[in-house]
Amino acid sequence: MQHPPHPARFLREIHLLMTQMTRIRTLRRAVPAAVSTLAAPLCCLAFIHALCAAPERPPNILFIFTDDHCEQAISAYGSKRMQTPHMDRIAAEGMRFTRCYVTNSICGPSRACIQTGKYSHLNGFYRNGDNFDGSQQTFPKLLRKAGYQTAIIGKWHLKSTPRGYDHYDVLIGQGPYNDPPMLTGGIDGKPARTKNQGYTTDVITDKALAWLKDRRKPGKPFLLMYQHKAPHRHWVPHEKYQNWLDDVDLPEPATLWDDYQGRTAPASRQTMTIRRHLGKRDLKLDMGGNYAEKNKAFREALSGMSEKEVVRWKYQRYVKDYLRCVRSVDDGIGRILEYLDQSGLAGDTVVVYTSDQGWYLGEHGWFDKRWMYEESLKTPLLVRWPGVAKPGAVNGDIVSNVDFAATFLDIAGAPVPAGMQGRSIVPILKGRTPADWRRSFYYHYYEFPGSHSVARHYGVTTGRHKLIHFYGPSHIKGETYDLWELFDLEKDPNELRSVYDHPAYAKIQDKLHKELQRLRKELKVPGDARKPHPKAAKKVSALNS
Ligand SMILES: [Ca+2]
Repeated sequence: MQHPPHPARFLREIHLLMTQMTRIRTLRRAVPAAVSTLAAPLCCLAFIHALCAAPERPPNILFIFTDDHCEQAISAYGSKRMQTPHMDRIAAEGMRFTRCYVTNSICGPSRACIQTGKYSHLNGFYRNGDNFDGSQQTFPKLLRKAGYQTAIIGKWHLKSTPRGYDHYDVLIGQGPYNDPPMLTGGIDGKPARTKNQGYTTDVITDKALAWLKDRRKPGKPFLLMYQHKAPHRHWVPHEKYQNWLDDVDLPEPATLWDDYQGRTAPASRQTMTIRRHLGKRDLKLDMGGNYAEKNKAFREALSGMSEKEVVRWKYQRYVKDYLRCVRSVDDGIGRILEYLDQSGLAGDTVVVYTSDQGWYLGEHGWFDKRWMYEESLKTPLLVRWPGVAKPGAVNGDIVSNVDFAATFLDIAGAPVPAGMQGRSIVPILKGRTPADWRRSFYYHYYEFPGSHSVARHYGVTTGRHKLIHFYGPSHIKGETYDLWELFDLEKDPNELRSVYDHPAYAKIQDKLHKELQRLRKELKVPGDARKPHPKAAKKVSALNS
């Protein structure tokens, strides 16, 4: 695959040419003048010929990945709650996607989907706690085979040891917000456990920078997966930001006071509300230091506060801590982008910013993810590719985390295996969306019973209409769900009123049912997908015993 030459590459080639000339001058001093007079131009010509004949080297890939970071907390997406200047820079210098959907909105399954380019039912990782089968085909393994130096630094969260990486340095499980122990290793040998001091977001950034500076092999293109824990629960900010935003009253989302009417039962039976389900640890009510005075003031005022005022206080505390964690991530991205500039790597490096899924920052009164509703179905996606993606471009095509593997292989000029279910977004980055690009998307969530009690569901969205089916065990012992919701995202963007079985939507409903069946067949969703996953089945039987 050919890419236009970039100024940074041109400068590097000039630098190489100058180095060659220096070598020739040295040579001239060592050999008789008559020979060197001939040698110099011949060497030059040979070098220039070799340069012209050499195949274009594919670009480096810097994959910046966060955990639970939603569009509502990125100013490039119009956040009214915070500024993210460095993420915005990637958007301004590249393409911003407004419809990047995830296949299964939860941490581990999203990572497994990205590794394999396959949905959960084919990569075997359905829910957090599953163990990723690292023997299967993954895109880092294929990139390595294609000549890339591969590294992952930060949160891995797939339980099994990372495979396909020349270097890995990863958090153990979720990892803490401070002083994280980590596992480090490479292609061969057993991982070593290391102790690390500092704020985890900074530790990960420091390690990513150190890898770029000291371990990167200049002779090879690289894949660096720079993956943060933040802003995952329990949202512990860096000490220096713990009082930032104290003097601000954050705006509340329109659906903070959602009463869950207009939808089927699961929406009201979850356990992820700001009102009832945030604990002391989430709200930092057990923290001293910068929180001591603030907590004291809250406790003193509590007896005089209405229930609504308490919810408002929780909302402000929770969202501010989340945003404070994002601020450190944005700082880290700034440092990495600056290094790419200084080192001359920027022109030859595709920078991708995304998260494992979206998140509720108080929308529907919630925190957490999991649902096929918009805030958690979507994930941010920003791609800077100098000379290829038009700066400041905004794209509304339906793309997905299932497309990332194929995209990275395409960027590398490597073949995309037929078994991958995603598709390369490289044509879209070039501003040429293929005529047969997908116009609908399949989603499937499995983790019930599980954290936050979100019922199992699957569905289809076209970006305009969305059909959801809740199935499997109910929240009520011995009962099962078989419930449908249909949303008109243009008329009801907040998804407050299902129009399923509404006569005005009969045709659309019928069309979506057919499309859902078509996608399930195309994506090879097993006919028994309605049966619980073995692990879930065990928990279900425990719940019902
Ligand atoms: Ca996550």
